Amino acid sequence: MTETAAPDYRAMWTELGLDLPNHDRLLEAVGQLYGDTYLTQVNRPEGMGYLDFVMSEVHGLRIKELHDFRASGGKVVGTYCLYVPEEIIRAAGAWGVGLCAGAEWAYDKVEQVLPRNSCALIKSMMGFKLGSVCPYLEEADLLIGETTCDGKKKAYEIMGQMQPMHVMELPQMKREKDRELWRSEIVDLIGVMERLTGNTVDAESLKAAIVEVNDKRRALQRIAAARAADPSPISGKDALLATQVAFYDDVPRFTQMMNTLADELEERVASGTGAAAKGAKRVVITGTPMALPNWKLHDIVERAGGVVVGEEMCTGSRYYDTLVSEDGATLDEMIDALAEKYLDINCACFTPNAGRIDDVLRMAQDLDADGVIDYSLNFCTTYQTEAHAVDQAVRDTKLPVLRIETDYSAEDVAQLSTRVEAFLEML
Ligand code: BJ8
Repeated sequence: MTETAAPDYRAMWTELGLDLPNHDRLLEAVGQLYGDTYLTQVNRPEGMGYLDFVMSEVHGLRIKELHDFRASGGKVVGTYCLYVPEEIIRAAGAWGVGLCAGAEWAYDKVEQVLPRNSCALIKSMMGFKLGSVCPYLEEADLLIGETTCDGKKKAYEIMGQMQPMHVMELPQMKREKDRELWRSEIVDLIGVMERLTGNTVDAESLKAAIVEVNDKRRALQRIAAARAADPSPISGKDALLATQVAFYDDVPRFTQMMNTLADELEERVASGTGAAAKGAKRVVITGTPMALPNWKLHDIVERAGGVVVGEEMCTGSRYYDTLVSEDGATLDEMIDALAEKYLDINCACFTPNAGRIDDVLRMAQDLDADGVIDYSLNFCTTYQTEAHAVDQAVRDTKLPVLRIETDYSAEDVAQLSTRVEAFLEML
């Protein structure tokens, strides 16, 4: 992307069937929120300029790229969960975009088809469809869902009436027979992608995709590692944004830009340059994912003088912490490696899910956290219930925990700010 072009995208949005007046309102609201949340920060790394630009063109240039790709015969696939292997999508020559939505939209329409007490993420996913405001969703030739939580899998049945949908069956335990089932689902997905694109997934294309996506994860790992320094060279908000954008940006370009950002962060660590003050209270957040443009909790923590140094969540360490083994030589070996890596993600939909607790404790220690915030969206039964075990394990290590249950509205910001300020004071 270059910073010169500012074309009018309205013809493209119209072609996609977007509701233009509502879409204008959404873009205006997100632009305002971004300005207030991000552009008011001081001591930001220069490398964040790339993500500022990406956000300024979030429904513009990137959509144009997807649009042109499809016009030349390419296929775009939308996903909603970390368990869907993006390597398979890329190996088939398609482009994947992560679609989970992080803003309240068209809830009046949503509540006609979903229970009012669905979590904000599911309501947002449905609202973006029913409100016709998400160009990524409308560019998708296929959606790939998964049987994670009950709310999502039932919502996919409704989404599937509006757009082509393939659902992967994700087991909820990690026994040998579950691993076999999951592997067979990945094999099925290869077939689905081959039929969609007309391309064959072979050892060569899959290997290239595995390395490409691993490279993206390696770049994010470098950014995450730099956050162990005090002062942290990057705010939690900026680091969160990097992971959020990782789900939809062009993979090689994003990797290159994030490596440039990581280079800068490593220089800042060497020179003691911080985005936050040295000695600022350091917080690890664990819980449900924070999809774009959900920056609410990070903003609250950092406005209160703390700094978020890590996220044990799908828009955080669960996305980039582990890589797919690159040792496989045959297609079968690579499928084994993919099945293993993806089933090792620790979502609260699984039972038992002790690996998540291990990850939270390890991150808190490695990142020298002063406290942990356990964050769940309202009505997310799995994460809200698992909070008990997570919080207990963290307290056993003598680290304080603050449990927060919220949604995407701004209504509770003042109340949450008071609680977070008190928590930071007590650390
Ligand atoms: S791997 S966390 S992205 S399922 S918040 S919709 S769990 S009721 S988002 Fe998730 Fe995949 Fe798991 Fe990650 Fe349901 Fe909870 Fe809502 Fe959730």
